[in-house]
Amino acid sequence: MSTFRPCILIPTYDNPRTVRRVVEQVRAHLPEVVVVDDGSGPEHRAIVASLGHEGLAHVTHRTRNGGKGAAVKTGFEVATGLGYTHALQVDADGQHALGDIPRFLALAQAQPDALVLGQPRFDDTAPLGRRIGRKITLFWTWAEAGSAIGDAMCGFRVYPLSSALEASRRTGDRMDFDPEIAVRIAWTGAPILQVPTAVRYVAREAGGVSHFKPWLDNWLISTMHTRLMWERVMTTLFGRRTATRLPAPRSDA
Ligand SMILES: Nc1nc2c(ncn2[C@@H]2O[C@H](COP(=O)(O)OP(=O)(O)O)[C@@H](O)[C@H]2O)c(=O)[nH]1
Ligand SMILES: [Mg+2]
Repeated sequence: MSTFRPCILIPTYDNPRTVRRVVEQVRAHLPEVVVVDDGSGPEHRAIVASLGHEGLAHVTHRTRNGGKGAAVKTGFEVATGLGYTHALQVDADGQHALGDIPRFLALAQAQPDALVLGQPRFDDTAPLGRRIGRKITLFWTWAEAGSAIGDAMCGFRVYPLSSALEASRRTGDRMDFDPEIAVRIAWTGAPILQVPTAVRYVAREAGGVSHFKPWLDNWLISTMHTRLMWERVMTTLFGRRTATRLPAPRSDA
């Protein structure tokens, strides 16, 4: 039987009003927490450092901002070095329904080689622009990897670390990371499991900040889909040429 030793992985870039609460709340479910500070400003850096000093999280500071994907990649390396087998990723901005953590972990434990993806259920706090962008990505990831993935944008998910490390060598470093790594892991044939979960956009007055940059991130997401579609076409035409394979059809399709 394969071992299952999960941690919580929290990438954070300037979330000074929410990160401590998120760390305290996730610890109620799993006290093994890895926080990656992605080159934040001095105020947030100090807050994250204090979480480390108080023993609430294993903290790593990146010297400069690299993007959400870069922060998660650093987290994969740190978590693997600490001996964890799985990383449950959540945002530091308080967006995710942390009470759902046990459901994510139970699925990951039952199928340790699976990627467990949150399927967001938005309330009316979700900005229209983000909803539209999400629908476009939904279409592309369906074209790239079939229906097994569902929503590939949600940052609430569990990675098996060995396949995540491997797949992350070929992904972008910013907001293109979440959908791209989901498609690349699906292409290895790993099972993809979906967990419906409520996602809200926390009001600015309550410390909610999104660093999503509409122009840059949507551009990166578009070029990423072009790259993945190209690879898929080449794989279809020339077989194993790109060393990726398409996921097996879903049994419930
Ligand atoms: N946008 C952004 N988020 C980062 C970066 N580095 C780490 N993160 C963290 O990645 C998570 C997702 O980012 P967020 O801005 O909430 O994106 P959104 O949920 O798509 O609006 C948060 O915990 C961020 O603090 C970065 O350079 N840019
Ligand atoms: Mg967020």
